[in-house]
Amino acid sequence: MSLQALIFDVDGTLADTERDGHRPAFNAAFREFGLDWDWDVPLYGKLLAVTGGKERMKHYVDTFRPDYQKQADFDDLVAELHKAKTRHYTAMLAEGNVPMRPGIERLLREAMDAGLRLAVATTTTPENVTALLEHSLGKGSSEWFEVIAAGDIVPAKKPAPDIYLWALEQMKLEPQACLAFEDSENGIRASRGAGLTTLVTVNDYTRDHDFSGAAVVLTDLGEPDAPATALSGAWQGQGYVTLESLKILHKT
Ligand code: XBP
Ligand code: MG
Repeated sequence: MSLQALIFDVDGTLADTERDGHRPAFNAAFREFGLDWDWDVPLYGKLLAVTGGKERMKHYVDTFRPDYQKQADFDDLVAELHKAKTRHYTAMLAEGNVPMRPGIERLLREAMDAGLRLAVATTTTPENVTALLEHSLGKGSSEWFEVIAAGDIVPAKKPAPDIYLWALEQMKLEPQACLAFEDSENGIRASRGAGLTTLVTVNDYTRDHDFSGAAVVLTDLGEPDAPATALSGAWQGQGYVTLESLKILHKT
């Protein structure tokens, strides 16, 4: 089956959003609500084991704050905290300081020019995705994506395959006609669970994750003047990922 669509994870894949984006936005929300919660860089790495901001906050309290007395309306507090966090995060994105990772814009444009279809499958909140795309990739760029599958649209977040299955269903495509792009173990468990051949680009938080099942693991997508390195898998491309190299990967 020929390659028809590319499906991208967002956080860590399109852009490095976690350490200096989501993390400080959570902390700003905690301060706003008078909580003494503070997520430093190493702690946040551990918390990334749980996807979804609301789920991550609950996991933090359950695992790291046995001293915290939950009130009956704890779920409502988490929902309010998450709204505040989204406000802080999208305000940071609006400043345009979160760039796309190497090769992303180049590959997206090449894929579109060749008539491939594009989609997003992520656990993050939908407005975070549009804010990132519009402010970092350019105005109107969220329209490049035929489907933006995000957040609570499916109840079971990654590593469940549901968000990818939902995107495939919306596009009326078989997984065999697509390639997925991921950066994390939870992400590849989701994409592989949906039957998708997956290309992984690692980042500082995910370098040591288990990526068995990946078609290839690369440092990044690379650019002509800044080559990527293959970390595992049968990569036959040159220093940067092109549509041609993806078609070969998809076939093998
Ligand atoms: C992304 C996430 C999200 C973000 C926070 O994972 O886990 O939870 O960190 O987003 P993936 P929200 O890249 O695998 O999709 O606070 O909006 O949930
Ligand atoms: Mg990710």
